[in-house]
Amino acid sequence: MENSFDAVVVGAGVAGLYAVHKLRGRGMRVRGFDSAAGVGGTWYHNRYPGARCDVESIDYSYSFDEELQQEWTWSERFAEQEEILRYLGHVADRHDLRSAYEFSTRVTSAEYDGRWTVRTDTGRTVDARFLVLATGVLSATNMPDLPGRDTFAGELYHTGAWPHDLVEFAGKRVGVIGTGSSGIQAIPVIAETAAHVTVFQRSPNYSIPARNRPLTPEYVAEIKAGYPERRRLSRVSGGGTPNSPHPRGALEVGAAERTRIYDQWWERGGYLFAKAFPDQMTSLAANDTAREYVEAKIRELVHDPDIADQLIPDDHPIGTKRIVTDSGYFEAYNRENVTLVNLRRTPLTEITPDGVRTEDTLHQLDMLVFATGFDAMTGSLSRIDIRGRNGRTLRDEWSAGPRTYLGLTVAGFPNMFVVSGPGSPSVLANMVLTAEQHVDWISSCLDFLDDHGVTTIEATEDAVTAWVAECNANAAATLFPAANSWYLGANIPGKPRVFMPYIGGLGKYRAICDDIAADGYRGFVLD
Ligand code: N01
Repeated sequence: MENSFDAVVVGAGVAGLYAVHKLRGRGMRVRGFDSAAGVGGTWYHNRYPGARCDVESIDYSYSFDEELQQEWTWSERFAEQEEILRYLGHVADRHDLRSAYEFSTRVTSAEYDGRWTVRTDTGRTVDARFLVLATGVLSATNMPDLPGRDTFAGELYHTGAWPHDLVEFAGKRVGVIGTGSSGIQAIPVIAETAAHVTVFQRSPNYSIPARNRPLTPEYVAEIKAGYPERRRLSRVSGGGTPNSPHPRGALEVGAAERTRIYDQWWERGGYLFAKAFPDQMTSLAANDTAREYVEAKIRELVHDPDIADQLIPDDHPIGTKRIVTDSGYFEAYNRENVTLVNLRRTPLTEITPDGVRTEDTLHQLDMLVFATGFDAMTGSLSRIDIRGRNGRTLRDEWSAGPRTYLGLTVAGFPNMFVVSGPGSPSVLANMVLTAEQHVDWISSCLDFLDDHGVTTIEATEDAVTAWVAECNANAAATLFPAANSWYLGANIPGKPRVFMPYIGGLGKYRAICDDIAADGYRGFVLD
């Protein structure tokens, strides 16, 4: 088997697949690895009931292949996991990407010594000039170490590592721990067939109905005809979709106009509600108007006023944690077979073979679903032993928080690129278009190296320090740091509290990256 490559790509999700395609297109010999048995990344693992994307399918899709975007037809406004996985499989087949990969193979270490030596849990050792880490930002599951967890005698699942076999809920008492996007999507679907669902909520979340619907042939035809302009607008936008807020601030318009706009975004559905007004995420007073509007809606949806109270967040401005896009979440609490357990009132004390014990009760369960999220942005990288120049480990370099230049590169780690890494817009924008931007930039960078006879590229410490400062300053100018979110690593005990994504928006970020390239890769040492 061949052991020497031009590039190793870790990950076969949206970003890794495109990286393999693009680098092969440059004539490079590329080897990909993924721990999963097939392509899909996030969409391979997150097959829990109700899993669907919160970015519209027509936008959450590759733009690099005009024929592909014309020939593929999405069935729904917000595609289900199964359809997205089928789409990624289709892309992989269309561009023969599977042949680059070794699947069911986890990369355990990568070490730089002039070239990158990559080792896997299957005993493979390969080397390559370049290492591309497309390991995903929400892929390392967070399984809280709750007392007695491993004693539970029933079925136990994590939404982010859902089994491929059918999970049956009928007749079962199901407990769900966690009310982020995953839990909020799964709960109403599980409740449809389970005997009973007990939701263990530590922090409530804001959620807006998806208003999902099938796409009509007329609408699809209109979108396909207008794709070039739609993609152009998306690329220069903040969030990677062609949506823009009201031209004036929430407090610059009168109360009637404000309500009219919120009504529009509420009816439109989904997390974009956070972008109704341009100052919603920077001014607490503006944010309060959005928060109050949504709180009133939650009270309308939930029949029991005490339950409604408990479902309304009181610890963060709306939008500073990603607003969930749901289908029937709040209404699920009107069902006889759904119970809310407020862990702030009655903390969880232990898991027993029979269920979950809180301070006042043992909740008897047949199944326990952990919807407890991810060690986001850095978790999938820190689980690999990555060593750069002079044995420097990425884990040590990032012990006080991730430090990158543009989210793409790290000082001390030559010829290593991270796709959608901390310090990039990634999770705050449309992940497909951000991955395309990163990979295109990397590919142009490699062209430049070849054209100029350069062997290695490495970010300088100064460039990293300046970029980290810029990311922090951008975040500090918003309300985002006010929430204990996974953006800040606040969901993982002991993780340094650093706002990880670049919050300046995809369009601005793209311009910065292009400017740095046009300036001969300012902030890099080229050797
Ligand atoms: O994870 P989360 P997620 N005891 O971290 C609770 C994307 N996504 O998988 O807030 C009790 O948001 C935790 O409570 P608290 C999307 O970007 C997108 O749901 O820490 N509870 C919280 O309620 C999203 O933001 C889509 O107090 C514990 C929950 O578990 C991101 O992925 C769908 C606990 C975790 O929520 C992550 O979403 C799904 C403990 N020890 C995901 N530990 C769509 O596209 C944690 N929790 C729609």
